Amino acid sequence: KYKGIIFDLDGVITDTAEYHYLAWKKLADELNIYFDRKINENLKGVSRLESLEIILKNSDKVFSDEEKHYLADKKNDYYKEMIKKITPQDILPGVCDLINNLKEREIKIAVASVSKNAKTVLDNLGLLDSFDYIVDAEKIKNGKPDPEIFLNAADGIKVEPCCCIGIEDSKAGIEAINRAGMLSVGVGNPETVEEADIILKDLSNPSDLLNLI
Ligand code: B16
Ligand code: MG
Repeated sequence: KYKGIIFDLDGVITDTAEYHYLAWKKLADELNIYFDRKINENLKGVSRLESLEIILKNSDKVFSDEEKHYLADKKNDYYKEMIKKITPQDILPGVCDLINNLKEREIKIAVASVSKNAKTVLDNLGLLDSFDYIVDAEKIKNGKPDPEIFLNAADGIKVEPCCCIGIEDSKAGIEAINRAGMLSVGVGNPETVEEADIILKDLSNPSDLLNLI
């Protein structure tokens, strides 16, 4: 039934969700703004500037657009420094097995990430040429939870959305997959992905997913 699988990147293929958190935490600490992992759950899958807006809600100060761009760039500098260290060893357990199994079965695979750093991360993981199609921030107008990014990915692999499975670790991402009319698989924090059709702890057991196909 399913002919295409669309993977989110941060938090699904590799644990860059942790680096995003650490980079935002560093910025928030410098600004003396309260920020914790619970608030961070709402940032997953959300664009850089929208993430900053969520963090600034805990500050009484008013920031100009110029200051906001400066802060977002600063966070990105911290993040870029952290992702320099990424190697193929940082691919999360089960992901390579899953990719190889899907290829053997001639299932098309895509990445749908709103991150402007997605290609760098995939390159450092050694996965840049492993996918049939990659959608990142450059190709889309609306971020998650808008379904655009997943619909663009389905189009890119030439599979009807109803024949696609989307895998996400974020609330916004699961909503985007559901609105795209695909089967949604949530990994990671079960509360964050509670709207998913299927919830898995992680992808360490590829047959969890292969059994759905
Ligand atoms: P950047 P995904 C998302 O990537 C992250 O989940 C989110 O935390 C981040 O703010 C967003 O990318 C933008 O990333 O600042 O690198 O452009 O989960 O869609 O792969
Ligand atoms: Mg993610």
